[in-house]
Parts: sequence; structure tokens; C-alpha cells
Amino acid sequence: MIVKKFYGRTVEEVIKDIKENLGEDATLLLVQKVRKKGLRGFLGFKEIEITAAKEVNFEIQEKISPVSEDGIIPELPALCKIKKLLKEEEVDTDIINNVISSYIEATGGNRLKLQDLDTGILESLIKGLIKTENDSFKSGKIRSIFIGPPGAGKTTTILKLAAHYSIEESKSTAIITTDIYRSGAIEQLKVYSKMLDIPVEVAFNVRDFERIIRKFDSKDVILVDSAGRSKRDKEYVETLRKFIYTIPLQGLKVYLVVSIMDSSRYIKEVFENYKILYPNFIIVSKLDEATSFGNLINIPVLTDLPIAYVTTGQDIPGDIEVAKSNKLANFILKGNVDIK
Ligand SMILES: Nc1nc2c(ncn2[C@@H]2O[C@H](COP(=O)(O)OP(=O)(O)O)[C@@H](O)[C@H]2O)c(=O)[nH]1
Ligand SMILES: [Mg+2]
Repeated sequence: MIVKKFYGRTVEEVIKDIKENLGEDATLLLVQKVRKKGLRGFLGFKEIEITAAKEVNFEIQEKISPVSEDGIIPELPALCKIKKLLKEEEVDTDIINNVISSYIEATGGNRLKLQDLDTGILESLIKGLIKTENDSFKSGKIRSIFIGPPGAGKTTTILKLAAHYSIEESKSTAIITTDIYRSGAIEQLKVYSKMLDIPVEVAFNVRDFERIIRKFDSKDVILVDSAGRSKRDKEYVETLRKFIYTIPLQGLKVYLVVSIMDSSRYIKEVFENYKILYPNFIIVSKLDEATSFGNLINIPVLTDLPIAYVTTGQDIPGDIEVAKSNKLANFILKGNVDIK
């Protein structure tokens, strides 16, 4: 608080002076007539003295500094809450620090504003990190290949999408599998494709693959399944590359399928392994099994690729959704929400 005395001939004159100096919201504490200073006062001249005060909240002006390079976060309630929430959801530490720095920036580093968490700001920051892309069927032919580690959910996802395209969008659809390694994989695919009345062909090598691609040329949609093989992945990725080269580039989409249940370190390894195939989109599977949702941020940040779909169960058809950053951000903010 600032307290100051003002002098003048009349009360009005002094108040005007106070307002000019301390502002409209200054408080008048005491008004009195006092003897003037100096000779005139000695001779008995008087004047008006008003004591006025103004509240100054120094805290408002105090700015806090951003997260330091070694990850030290200022101890303020809103920032502690963000850190706790994102840590519980297993968001990578570097990303948490970036979110906190952006939050500080968004609030202007104002210490008062950092007392309570503004979930609106946090939500928009998280939404900004969860890059998604709605690549739903538009026009032209769809030629999609699904790559990723074993068990991620490639075959299941292909069957769900095949059902969607053929039943809901009445598109002529075909499936090609290049997974000749896992026993039962071809049979599994054939059983479902028969149920869905969708043709499926097996390509044992690149020559086969070229022939089948030509055979299905008139189809609106061709979905290509692949094997994910952890041990000899590098060699197999090379084979896949040859397959991809035989697909006409126009309309070709490469989807990397990863499970939300995997550690972000493993997903990073997977991405390193498959990036030579230039994936365009991510599909995050098994959201129904997730105990934390941080990978929904970790994956698009790590790969710099948008999430196109998320899958939410084992049922074919069904259990697949076009990814929307709003909804995915809510999984992180609200934790284990019912997603069905
Ligand atoms: N809970 C759950 N299981 C899934 C999901 N997608 C696939 N699966 C299961 O994961 C296992 C491996 O799936 P599969 O499609 O064979 O994986 P692929 O090796 O990548 O082809 C199967 O038991 C699927 O039923 C999902 O969204 N949620
Ligand atoms: Mg498979």
C-alpha cells in the first residue's frame, strides 16, 4: 500500500491531484486544514491536506521463470497438478516439461494465475499435441498397407476397416495378405473375409503381389496386411519396401499400427525400424485395455505423424473410431473414462 499526503487550496483541487497521481481507485484516509509551511504558515495561512492511499499488489507483477533446462519446475499449485496428472498418464518427461513451459507462457507467467489450474488452457495445449487426421474415405481409390510389430492389431484393424468400407460405404473391397509367417494367420483372415464376403489373396513374393494388385485393380479399396516380425524385422522391412513399390503411388497410404499398451521406448524402436517405409498415419490400438493414455500424446510427438484411427476392442466389425483430438485429450484429462 502507498500512503501519501496532498496539499491544495480547495478539497476539489486536491482530489483532482490525487486522482491524477494515484489513479481513480485511490482511497481518501484523512481530510484536514493545516497551517501552510514556511513564512505564510507563520503568518496564519492555512491549506487543505488530504492523506490518500492506494493498494498495490506486488504479487501481480511478479513473473515466474519457465521450466529450466534440467527440468526444474517452479513449485506452484497449477504446475504441480499438471505434472502429477501427466505423469500418472505416463506422458514422457520431456513432453511434460514442454507442456508446463507452454502453460506458463499462456498465463503470462503470472504467479497469481498459477495458483489454480485452468483446465481449459491445459486441454487446448494437450489437444495441440495430439495431432489427428480424418482421412475417411473421400474420392478416388484407396490402397492402404498396414505395418507394425506383431500383435499390434493390424489384421483385426484391416478386417474392421474392410467391413466398414464394404458394408457402410458400399465400396468394392479386397484384402491382400503378405503375412505368410504366422501359423493360422491366413486361415484367420479367410474365415472373416468369407463372413464379410470380401475376397482375400495371399502374396508369397513380390511377383505374386504385383499379379494380385493388377487383379484387384478395379476395386475401390485394397487393404494390404503384413507380418510384424521382431527378430528379423530389418530384412522383412526391406521385403515390405519392395511390395510397397509395386503399388501405384496414387492413393497409397501407409499406416503404422501400434498398441497403446506398449512403452513409449518400444514404440520409438518400432518407429525407427519402420520409418524407411514412410508411414503416413498412425493407428493406436487397444484403447479399451489402456490403464494410462499418455501414449496418445507420446506417439504423435515422437513420430510427428497424425493419428488416423483408434481401436477400442476385439469385435469385428466395430470397435474402431476416426481419431479426434478433442476426445483423445479428454481421455488424458479424465483418466479412465468409459470409451464405449
Ligand atoms: N482389447 C483389444 N484387443 C485387440 C484390439 N485390436 C486387436 N486386438 C487383439 O490383439 C491380438 C492381436 O491382433 P492381430 O490383429 O492379430 O495383430 P497383428 O499381429 O498386428 O495382426 C488379437 O487377439 C486381437 O483380437 C483392440 O482394439 N482391443
Ligand atoms: Mg496379423
